[in-house]
Amino acid sequence: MTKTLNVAMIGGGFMGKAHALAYAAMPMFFWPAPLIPVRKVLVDINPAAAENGRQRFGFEEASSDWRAVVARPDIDLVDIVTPNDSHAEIAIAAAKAGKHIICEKPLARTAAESKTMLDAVNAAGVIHMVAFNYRRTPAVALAQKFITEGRIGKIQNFRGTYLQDWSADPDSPLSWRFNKKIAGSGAVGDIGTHVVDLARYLVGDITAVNAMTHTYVKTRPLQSGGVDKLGAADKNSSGPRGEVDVDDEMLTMLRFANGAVGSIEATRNAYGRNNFLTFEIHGDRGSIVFNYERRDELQVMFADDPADVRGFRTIYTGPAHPYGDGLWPIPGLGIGYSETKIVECYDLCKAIASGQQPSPNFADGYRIEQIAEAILHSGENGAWVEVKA
Ligand code: SOE
Repeated sequence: MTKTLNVAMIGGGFMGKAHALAYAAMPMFFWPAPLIPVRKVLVDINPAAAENGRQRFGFEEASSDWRAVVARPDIDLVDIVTPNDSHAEIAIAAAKAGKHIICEKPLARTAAESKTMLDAVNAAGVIHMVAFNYRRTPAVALAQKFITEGRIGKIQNFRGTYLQDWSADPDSPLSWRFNKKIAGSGAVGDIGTHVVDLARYLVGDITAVNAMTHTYVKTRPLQSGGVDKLGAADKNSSGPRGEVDVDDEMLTMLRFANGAVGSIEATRNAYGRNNFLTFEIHGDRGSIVFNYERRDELQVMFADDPADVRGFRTIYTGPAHPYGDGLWPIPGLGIGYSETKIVECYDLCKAIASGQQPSPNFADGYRIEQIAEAILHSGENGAWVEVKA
């Protein structure tokens, strides 16, 4: 009999949906499953929302008291899918109660806050993961495999973007993502950190940055209720407005520890771009290109191909590729956002079953926050900023 893993999920919004779906679906894809997640308790500070989430996401119980739930002896894993300002408090309490933890990204609002979380999980000896899910896209894992095997040689350049347009309209609501006290930062923390995670996964650690940051939209209409609207659908140009005190545009140069150079651009105001998370990597023996909006595909160019066929080829990921034995049996059937979360859940359950820390874990989450903070500092003063170890 496969062992079970009792999950308490704190928060029940968009990310709660993605995580709940992964708990249910993971054993259907990856069998035998390392552990079978049991959706035990759904927590939301609003009791009605907790009960709603319980029914919708298939949890056994609902609660509005995360402190009591985190302390329960029957809970094995605490899943934090709340806004950024509560990550640290919940994670530290969960670690003290000896629970394994998965926390949504970014790990916290600042590097210092992330460090308190890392210290807590280290002291408790629990398994911890930060949910940078895009490296779980099979095409991204395939890119990493090619790079590790030396198929494109020594990496010289990483060029990454994360462009969305859900906040391009200045009359789209003032979600918590525009509030520094809750979010920590804007495009840098929300989406730029995803690219930093990919850059570290594919190329290696980043040691210095030189950035520009900007806030174009300085006020937005207040939204009723705390629900994250993520877009212009509820736009309201006539109501009262509140201040945006985070960046909405970031562009940075990067220096990697291994000598490679690179750049990242991130904005949620790029009209026409939906989830345009891309990278282009050049090595001294070839290149790799990925675009999440076409996530079944990886484009590769190997410089040692015969001259008459040299050029980019498109690989559709399938059974021959990372996670292919669990996902769909024919390339091109379609990888989606859910699949990245299902794979993430699989890797987390493997880590808990084996006692080996997964990656990215809280140490990576802390390092990414150090890099994000360096980007924000450089954005303020325009100088190169070293990211200290
Ligand atoms: C909003 O920009 C957002 O929901 C991010 O917070 C997620 O991390 C990203 O995956 C999708 O867009």
